[in-house]
Amino acid sequence: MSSSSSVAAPRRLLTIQDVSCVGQCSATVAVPLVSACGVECAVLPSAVLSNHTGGFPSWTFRDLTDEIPLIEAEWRKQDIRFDAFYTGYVCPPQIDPILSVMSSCAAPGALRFVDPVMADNGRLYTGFGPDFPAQMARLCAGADYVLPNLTEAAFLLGREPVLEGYDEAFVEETVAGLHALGAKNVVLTGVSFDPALLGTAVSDGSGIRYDFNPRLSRSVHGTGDVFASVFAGAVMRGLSGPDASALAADVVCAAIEATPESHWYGVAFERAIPLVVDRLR
Ligand code: PXL
Repeated sequence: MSSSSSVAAPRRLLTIQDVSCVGQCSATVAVPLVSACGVECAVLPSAVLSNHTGGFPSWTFRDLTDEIPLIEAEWRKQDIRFDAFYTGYVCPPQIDPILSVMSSCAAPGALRFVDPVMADNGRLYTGFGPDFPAQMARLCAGADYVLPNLTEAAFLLGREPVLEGYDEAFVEETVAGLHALGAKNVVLTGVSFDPALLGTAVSDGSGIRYDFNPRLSRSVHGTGDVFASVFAGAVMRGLSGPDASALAADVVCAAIEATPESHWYGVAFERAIPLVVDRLR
């Protein structure tokens, strides 16, 4: 047996988002799904919560802003670098510390995926004030990929959300606004022109590619995190934006279908892991 291995090291992604200890969202979704893509997943926790804020009656919340520069200094000391960054749910004072980590701990050519987690269904999540979208827009400005839903896109652009009755021209204009913020590629989720179909609009700035799946009758908490994790992992494995988006949407659908009605608090994505592994084999 040879002592040296010819196996290539997996590329390493750092996800920056909360650890909701219970609830199947954010880091507890990103680590297994990015790993299932064949990409190493490190974590910089933005906060630790007993459980997420989207349906549980109460929660504990420890903001970890003060830890970020300490961890960054340690990584710089050891020259620890990342091939990609994927940000999700972060706290309002963390935008500048996160931008600093993304520049000082980047490997050459590192990609930035920004999921501007802050709102859905026309409303900001509990705990975020009306000035947070402008801060989040600063994180989106230097992103290679931004992945907002329609509500987040509207707030990033300082507009009232429009969730139905829109047309392709509206989507094109929204996507153009997100590019104008500084995002290289835009992946807009929750797009629908037909009540039976739900999908994404993916743009690299030169044109939009749409992808639709049958709309499922249930919506489950945490599916945005499943989508973003698989998208980022798949792009790291070499898929194009539209192909990564189509795979991520298929995984979301499989995960929702695998989630029992009784599992009210999050997405039981485990049974969708083989789909990720098979499609990226
Ligand atoms: O899935 C998005 C999310 C992540 N983290 C926390 C949340 C939410 C949505 O409500 O509360 C803590």
